Amino acid sequence: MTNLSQWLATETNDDKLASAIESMAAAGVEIATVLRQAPIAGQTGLAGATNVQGEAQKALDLISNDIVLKHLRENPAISILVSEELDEAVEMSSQGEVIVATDPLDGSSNLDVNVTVGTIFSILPAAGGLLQKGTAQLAAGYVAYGPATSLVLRIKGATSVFTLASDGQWLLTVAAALVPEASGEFAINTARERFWDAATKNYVKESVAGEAGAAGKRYNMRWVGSMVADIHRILMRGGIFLYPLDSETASKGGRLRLLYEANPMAWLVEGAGGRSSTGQQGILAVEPTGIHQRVPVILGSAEEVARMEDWYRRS
Ligand code: P6P
Repeated sequence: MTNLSQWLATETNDDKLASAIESMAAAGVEIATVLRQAPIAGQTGLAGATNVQGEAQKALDLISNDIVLKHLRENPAISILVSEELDEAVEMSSQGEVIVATDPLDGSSNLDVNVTVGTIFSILPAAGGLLQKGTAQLAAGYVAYGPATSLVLRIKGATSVFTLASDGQWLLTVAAALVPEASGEFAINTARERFWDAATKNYVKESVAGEAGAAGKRYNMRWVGSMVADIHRILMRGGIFLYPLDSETASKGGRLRLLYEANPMAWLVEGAGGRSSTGQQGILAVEPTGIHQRVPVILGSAEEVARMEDWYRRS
């Protein structure tokens, strides 16, 4: 089976980019090991601090962030690190040529109940500075810490999936993920219905109306509450992930972060034939205004993203 280094050799001739990906993959291996032992090591619960978003940080959020910092500091190709867990961008190597933006442990509220969480990362050219549109990404990926430990990666071509082997190698298990254009599955936190805008209410109402409704088919609903878990399901079998702007998140621009959640996930989903949208435009076209900026996120099967965008146009 093809391993990560062999895949990188065929996907890019940019050694700095390849080494940045290898560093994030190595951090993922170490984080996976920590997570599996955390309840025994007593590394659970809150860290007693909050991040720039005002969210209580888990001990494992900070431990994962430190692991990423350690691996990236050792790599002269990395010029700057942006992390959800750090208020400011961190200068790394003065010879660095790429910027890494990461959520070191997304979905950490699920850790205490042993649900899949992940490390999400986006890699950008240092020359473009911190605030570049998602279209400028050189690569993006995530590590999903689930029943298997998966590394999902895309440079410019296909979105590929690697599985962590017992010897510590990442082995290619899906060469080109493909998000089916049509799907009968949507992912949204329905407890937020009272905050939804008209487009979201109409999209969900039309979906739950089933065969008799305008969508003309039966839908199922899934919501893990861990973006990596929900997006991985969509990459593997289709569906649509919805965290649209609502009346409670509007003042902040949305719930999820552009640089290290929405952009990398949009890169991966679009690389697999899916689509991304804020409701108004493609996620990758959003001009960033800050490193922790939030945006509305609609991601997944092309037909479902189009139907959601139709509701925005109509309302
Ligand atoms: P809610 C996890 O905290 C996260 O950032 C994403 O991983 C996840 O999709 C979302 O928030 C869950 O949000 O409102 O359902 O708790």
